[in-house]
Amino acid sequence: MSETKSTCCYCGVGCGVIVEHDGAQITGVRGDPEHPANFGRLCTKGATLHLTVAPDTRSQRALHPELRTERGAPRQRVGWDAALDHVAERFAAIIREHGPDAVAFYGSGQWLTEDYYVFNKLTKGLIGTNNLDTNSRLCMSSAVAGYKLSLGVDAPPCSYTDIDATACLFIAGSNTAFAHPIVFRRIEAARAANPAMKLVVVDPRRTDTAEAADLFLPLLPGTDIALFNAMLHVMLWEGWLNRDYIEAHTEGFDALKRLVREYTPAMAATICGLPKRDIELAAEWFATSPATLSMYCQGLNQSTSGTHKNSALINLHLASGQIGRAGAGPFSLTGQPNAMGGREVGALSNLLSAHRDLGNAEHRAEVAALWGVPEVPAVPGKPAVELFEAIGRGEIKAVWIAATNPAQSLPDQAVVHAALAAAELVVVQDTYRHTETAAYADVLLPATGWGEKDGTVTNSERRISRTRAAVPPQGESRHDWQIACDFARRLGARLDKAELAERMFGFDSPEAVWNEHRESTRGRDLDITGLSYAKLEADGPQQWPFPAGAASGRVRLYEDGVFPTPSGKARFVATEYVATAERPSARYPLHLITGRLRDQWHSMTRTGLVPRLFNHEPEPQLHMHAEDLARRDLADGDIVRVRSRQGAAVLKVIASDTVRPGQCFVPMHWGGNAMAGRLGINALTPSAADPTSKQPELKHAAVQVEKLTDGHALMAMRRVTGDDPFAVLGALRQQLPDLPYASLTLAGREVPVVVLKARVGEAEPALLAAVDAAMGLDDAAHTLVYDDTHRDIAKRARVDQDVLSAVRLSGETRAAEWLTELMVRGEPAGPLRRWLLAPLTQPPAGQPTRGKVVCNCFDVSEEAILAAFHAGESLDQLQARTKCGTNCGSCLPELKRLASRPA
Ligand SMILES: Nc1nc2c(c(=O)[nH]1)N[C@H]1C(S)=C(S)[C@@H](COP(=O)(O)OP(=O)(O)OC[C@H]3O[C@@H](n4cnc5c(=O)[nH]c(N)nc54)[C@H](O)[C@@H]3O)O[C@H]1N2
Ligand SMILES: Nc1nc2c(c(=O)[nH]1)N[C@H]1C(S)=C(S)[C@@H](COP(=O)(O)OP(=O)(O)OC[C@H]3O[C@@H](n4cnc5c(=O)[nH]c(N)nc54)[C@H](O)[C@@H]3O)O[C@H]1N2
Ligand code: SF4
Ligand SMILES: [Mo]
Repeated sequence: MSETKSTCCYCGVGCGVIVEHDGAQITGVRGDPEHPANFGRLCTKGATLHLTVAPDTRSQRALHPELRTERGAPRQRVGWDAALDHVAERFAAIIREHGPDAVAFYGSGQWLTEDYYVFNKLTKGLIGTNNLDTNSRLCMSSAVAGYKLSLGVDAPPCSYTDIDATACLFIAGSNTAFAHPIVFRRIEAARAANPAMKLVVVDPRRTDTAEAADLFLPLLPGTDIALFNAMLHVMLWEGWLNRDYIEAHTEGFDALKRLVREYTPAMAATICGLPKRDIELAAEWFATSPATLSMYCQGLNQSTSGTHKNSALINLHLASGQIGRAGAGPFSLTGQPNAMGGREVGALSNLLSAHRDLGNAEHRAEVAALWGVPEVPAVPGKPAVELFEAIGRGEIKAVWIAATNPAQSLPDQAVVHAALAAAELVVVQDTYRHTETAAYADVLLPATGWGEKDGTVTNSERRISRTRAAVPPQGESRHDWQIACDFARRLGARLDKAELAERMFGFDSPEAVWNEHRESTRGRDLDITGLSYAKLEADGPQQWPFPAGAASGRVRLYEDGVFPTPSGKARFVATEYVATAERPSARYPLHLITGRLRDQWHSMTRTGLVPRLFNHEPEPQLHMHAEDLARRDLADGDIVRVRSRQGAAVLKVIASDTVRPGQCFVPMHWGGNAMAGRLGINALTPSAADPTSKQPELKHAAVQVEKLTDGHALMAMRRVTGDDPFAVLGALRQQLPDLPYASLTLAGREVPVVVLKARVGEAEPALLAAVDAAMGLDDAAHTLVYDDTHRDIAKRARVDQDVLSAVRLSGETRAAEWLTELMVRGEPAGPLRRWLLAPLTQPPAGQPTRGKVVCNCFDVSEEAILAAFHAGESLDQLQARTKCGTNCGSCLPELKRLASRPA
């Protein structure tokens, strides 16, 4: 057995992991006690990473290149030469005929810095177009634009250690407890060490993060700027400003002052739907605390006013002098593991290497010189949403998509799917074969994944860590940077740039790529010329800037009050509150909010392989206030059709007190692989974007909700032992697109249980036969059968060695819940056998259902926790007995919430 140090490939906290393996297979993962981001801790997702690469998931991997030369035909397995020659031929032909802007690349914050660097150089340097954008456009581009506008460059000035030093933590539009759990563990620790520390949370939803707050501001969605401006108004009025700081280190205050005069707390209270007193208190704590740190994420970024939401918050820091000191500053939390690396490399359609700008001729010349090309193009390329619209219009003819799943994650999915169907050539480079986007691939290129890749990533606090390969690439998969280099040489040869391409893409290791990237940073604000792979090896992860000769990286920026703007001063940005177009109307009366679940990652290509990660939230669900359910005559658990101006999605509705009346919430994770209708939940979201950052408003949609009455109920499950559970999922997935409603998920822990819930049309014998075949219910000798043709009810069950192994109920599904429980537990069916096909909501022998699993490490359910509290057990006693919450701690906020719930 060996161990390899690497980083977690999920969120921007950037935790260090120790990968346990035998050189061929990864067998375990634990937190790296020496890594300065996490000091040994991991959350539920990080702690289950090894399960995403377990042998039984191999069938999901893209293992060899696949190609189809004719639309609609199935792809065939081919060699790398055939695949890349084909793509190079097509790209060259399109570029020759239509120019370089007729091709585009769409990449990812999940690339390593080295991957980004090569793709950026390929697009902007060799091909000569700026049509390279990434999913960071959906994620961090408002943060980038906000930092640049206010502070001069795109650099988060803070560090995680500021959490320990702060006296007031102001969290806005971030569900840190779910989305950056290890940061939240650090917040919990800091509060325990300093009980006087204040926590303010600004979020329309009562999240677990909000639940922990001293002051929770449940503002109406999209109204942050009104709140921040009113806080500034109060600071002005009360004399809480830091006049000396404003005078010495900022510019533009007078214009802002004039603007916020109007934003009285009373006015903001109305706009934001908040008590006036709470706005004043937030302003007081923010301005007068010895050190105020803000943390923010998609609640600010994913908005048509995302850039100004960022700047309006930074205004507060500048006005109160809460920046450039320990425990103070505006700290944008990065979403993806290496969105930061992409920003450093300049891998967006409007950026250039090392924080340079495309619009700046000097910057372009510097980069052209470094790359050894005559020039880099000046005209910005298309940002993500516009890029796909241009594909749909036929302006962009070939698109290369890598390490992102746009057919699930972009807004307005109908447009995205139409574009992918219309494109002349779609190349998809992914670790997995079954993504919603891969379904459109003419060429599928297998990429190595976590555990196989070597390179670097940068986390939220500007810290560069090494990612290391523990095991060799699976199948014929190759590293992203390698694929780009190989393709670049083939393309160069076809564009009469063979020699240039050889010179530009002769890299033989990620280190060689990184060294060139390092050179691009020389003399820039993010200078890392003092770092090397060897230094990262010897001294561990390091923060930038780290110029040659420096003894260490910079923990905190702007401590001297000098900002990287022409005047050296930070800029106040006068930010006017503008309401989102996605406000509820008579036709679309509810405000839909989207966001993340604790245990799932984006489109679930990896977390969706691990049954236990479904246990916290098992299926696509719309969270809605009980009053809104009642008003619509809906019951908890009903199936509803949600409609927005863009499209519709059908899913289960549940009552939730985390949203206010008039609002509802849907997790972002569910795509066409898990739901009916192909488009997933982003069928609902609008493509409207922030005018500066071009980040789309993925957080908000005005919707109507109505009960779905079509079809009749179907539910089918299989406890998969022996066979490949993903083959079962794959077979069932074929049935999803045309159903009125469907949810296809996993359940269970050690043994996966495939769960299909659906509505089907009246008589669909072919569909039922396909479901039965996938579930192993087509073998009459081993199947219990109940048919009532008169009432259109048909049921099947299979028991193997006294364990319920498959069941299908159609027409009547009352027993769905307890049957799922029985199957997940894998306990002997015993006397329950004769009730399996009965129309019973509860099993006759009273076996209680467990509800959702709160602690995934020790498999402790909500029912068990509530029962313990009900019986008078304290949280400490419960933890001593069940160990819940004592490992990764991801469930701690929820445990505390349940403990404080009135009995
Ligand atoms: N478990 C998990 N963790 C993740 C990810 C994941 O997929 N799963 N993804 C990673 C990535 S890429 C990202 S970008 C981050 C995202 O991390 P976060 O931004 O923290 O997560 P979200 O749940 O998308 O949104 C945060 C909160 O914004 C709130 N919100 C919505 N509208 C508004 C508004 O108008 N104003 C304010 N103030 N708040 C609003 C939502 O209610 C939500 O609670 O998470 C990262 N971490
Ligand atoms: N409604 C709504 N929509 C949202 C959001 C929201 O809050 N609400 N959030 C947005 C945000 S912030 C983000 S970041 C996006 C995320 O959206 P996506 O980027 O589309 O999500 P992922 O599922 O992470 O896609 C990553 C893909 O890369 C593959 N992959 C993993 N590792 C590698 C690798 O090393 N190489 C290659 N080539 N492939 C790899 C995975 O299998 C997967 O298919 O979603 C956005 N969409
Ligand atoms: S907080 Fe969780 S998902 Fe994020 S890097 Fe750490 S272990 Fe990975
Ligand atoms: Mo993100």
